[in-house]
Amino acid sequence: MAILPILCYPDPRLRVVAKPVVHFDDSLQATVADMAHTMYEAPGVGLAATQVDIHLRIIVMDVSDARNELLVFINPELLWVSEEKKLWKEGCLSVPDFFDEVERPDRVQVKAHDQFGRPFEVEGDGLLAVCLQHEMDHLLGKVFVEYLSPLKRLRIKGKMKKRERSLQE
Ligand code: GNR
Ligand code: NI
Repeated sequence: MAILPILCYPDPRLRVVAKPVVHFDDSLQATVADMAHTMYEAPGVGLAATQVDIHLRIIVMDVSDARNELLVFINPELLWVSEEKKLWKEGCLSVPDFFDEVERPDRVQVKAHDQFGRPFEVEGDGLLAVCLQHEMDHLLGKVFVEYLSPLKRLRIKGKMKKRERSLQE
């Protein structure tokens, strides 16, 4: 198992649209294991393959307090979202040390396959719903800061450049 390097905003590779997984083979199992390891190590609540420069529709997530309930979503599809929306303070492993509020549908229903190709559905709200939408955006090449104002995004880009410089020293 490896810890995979996480791309940081505004890396253009975060804008790549992921392709569906076709083969549920050993290579997929290895990628899922590495992604889970990387997410727990970070630590993060979820991780999309795009963030580790793998452009396939793969998400790992764990919204449990004990961090022992790994969820794997392969080729996820949004079946339904609630009309009701909620604000949530989001963060992202690809935008370290930055948090801001994003409005999204409160409840979602998602269909996906597990890592062995078995189909399943989940419906939920709260962190599960926020995180699922946040991760599915990553697979479409979208980072949560794109919901914020252009001015805020400019400030974040500035902070990220400064951070990159300080890490190089
Ligand atoms: O670890 C994470 N926490 C989080 C908190 C609020 C809303 C979304 C998230 S996802 C984030 C991990 C990450 O960047 N996933 O793409
Ligand atoms: Ni993220």
